Amino acid sequence: MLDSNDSKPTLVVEGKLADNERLKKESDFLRGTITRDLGDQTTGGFTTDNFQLIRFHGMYQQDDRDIRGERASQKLEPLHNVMLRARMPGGIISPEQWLVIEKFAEENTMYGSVRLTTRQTFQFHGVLKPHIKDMHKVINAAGIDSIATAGDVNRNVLCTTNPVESVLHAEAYEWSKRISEHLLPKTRAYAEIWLDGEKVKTTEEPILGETYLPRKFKTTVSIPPNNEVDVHANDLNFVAIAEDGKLVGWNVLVGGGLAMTHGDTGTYPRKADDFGFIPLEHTLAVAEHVVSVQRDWGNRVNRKNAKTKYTLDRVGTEVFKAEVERRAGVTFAPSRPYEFTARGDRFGWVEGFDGKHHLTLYLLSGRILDYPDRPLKTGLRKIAEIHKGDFRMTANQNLVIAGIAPEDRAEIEQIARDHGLIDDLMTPLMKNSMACVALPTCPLAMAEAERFLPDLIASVEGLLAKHGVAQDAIVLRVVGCPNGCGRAMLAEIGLVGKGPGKYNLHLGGNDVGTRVPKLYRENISPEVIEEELDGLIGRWVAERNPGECFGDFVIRAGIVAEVKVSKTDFYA
Ligand code: SRM
Ligand code: SF4
Repeated sequence: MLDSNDSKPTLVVEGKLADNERLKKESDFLRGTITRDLGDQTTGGFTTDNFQLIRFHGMYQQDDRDIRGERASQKLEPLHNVMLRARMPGGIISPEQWLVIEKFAEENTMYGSVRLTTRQTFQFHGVLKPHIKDMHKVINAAGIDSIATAGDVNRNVLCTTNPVESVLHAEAYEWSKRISEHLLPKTRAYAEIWLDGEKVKTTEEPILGETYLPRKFKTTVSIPPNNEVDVHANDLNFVAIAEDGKLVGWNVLVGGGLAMTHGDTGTYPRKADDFGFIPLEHTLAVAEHVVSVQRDWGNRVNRKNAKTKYTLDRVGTEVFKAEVERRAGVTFAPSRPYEFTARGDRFGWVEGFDGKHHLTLYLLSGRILDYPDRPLKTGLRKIAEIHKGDFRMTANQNLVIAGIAPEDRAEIEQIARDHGLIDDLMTPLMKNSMACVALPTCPLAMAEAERFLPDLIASVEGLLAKHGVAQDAIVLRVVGCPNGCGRAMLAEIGLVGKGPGKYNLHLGGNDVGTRVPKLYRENISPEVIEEELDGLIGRWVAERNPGECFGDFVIRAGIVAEVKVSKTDFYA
């Protein structure tokens, strides 16, 4: 946006600040009156400001939407509970930690599940108020916290799982932890409230500022050629550049994000822009000042336009980048060449160059439970009891049992098989499909996603078989609303919940996550989705060029236009 008078970009949006700005400012650095609410047993919930503030401590207040109506008819308040999201940069967890979280989920949550997320961590759903403080004590005693996994802060930092290229991975993983620590809030509110830590007055937040960021902020560290983390969903990305097998620096990409709001064309999914290359020694300064520029220039008036992607489109990418360079004392060099050629997980066994073995398990929507025919949770517990390596959560909601000595491989495989953790019949489509949580726990869901995914996969698998390409893969993702938590806005086929049983169908992302798909059909039922995809997959099979992925085909065939610049193309 340019000022009409002097053609300079508007750096700070003036106007009445969003209410979240008030509550952050008045919160005494994220303390609010959470402790008082915690002691109030007359309600299972938290009052207005605290409802928002607990997010900065990694929790969301929820209630089960399946039973909401029934409770209302009995004049009961909704069954308030919290969902906890852990902080786990790079997604690595030890078997001992696994046993602790699995036990807590089993004994103290309404659903008993551990849910792996699209950002390499786990969530507990359904923790009732009397268990909340214990939960923090238990996970912290195991070396896990949930600081800043939600709220207007830098969230869990992702890092390509990649156990095969382990030398590069080890370094990249260390950086993901350092970046996460560097950008964490410095207030001791978390320790005081949840761990009965010593009360120490907070006087400043040197990086985030006293009103924290205008909106959530997301960061990745990735190792090409794998784009498992989906860099274009993130505000800040460090893409590893290696020379002779040694990490020398990063290409930095800024301003990705996938959310939009139905009916509001001022919101859109957007890819990240390329800022250029930096050597390793500037990593933390660049991270800090991409954050500080967004802190100062991000829109604090309208939360729908508050993320870094909109700041870049308003002030201009070059202006934003120049300010980061000025503040960090760094000049971005031209980006070094790299290519993303994949983003799926490598299921089954792979051998790393250190001679260790790694087993990647497909876990439908990351939901770890004991199902009647597949006791997944018990299987993982048994593996954790004997495993000497670690567990790595992928950004595709799956799990790698990593660092297995050759002599332990057979035993771990047997346990995995006995508990339904290995499925030899898994199709390429399954491996490339993903859904967000949605109903019943997500308050924002407009349609089913996780619970719809099995039927959706079966439907599309049927179509692929019908057209004779059952072993071909298409990246298929479904989300229950346009916030896009299952990253449908980087899929070849992306379904976005519009209402109960209704979805918008987007087409034209690609198989490596470097293109946003465009709206093709609006507000359609699963039956119509199947009809539409039947025709489209039929055409793809008949007309595609050798190796052409579905998303590339629908653009070349003129079925949808390519989204090149979201701000202008996405709704055109
Ligand atoms: Fe998300 C909000 C679940 C990854 C964009 N997301 C939510 C909430 C907390 C609903 C709420 O605000 O009350 C959902 C809780 C559901 C539940 O019951 O668990 C929720 N988001 C998830 C998870 C668990 C989906 C999953 O199936 O794995 C993912 C947790 C990630 C993590 O561990 O931190 C998750 N969310 C994402 C992603 C994908 C990513 O980051 O790679 C996105 C799109 C990328 C982006 O941010 O642009 C995403 N979630 C959102 C948004 C829209 C943000 C925006 O820019 O407007 C919201 C709503 C909001 O913030 O207002 C949201
Ligand atoms: Fe909930 Fe929407 Fe995110 Fe799905 S995409 S988890 S429905 S906020």
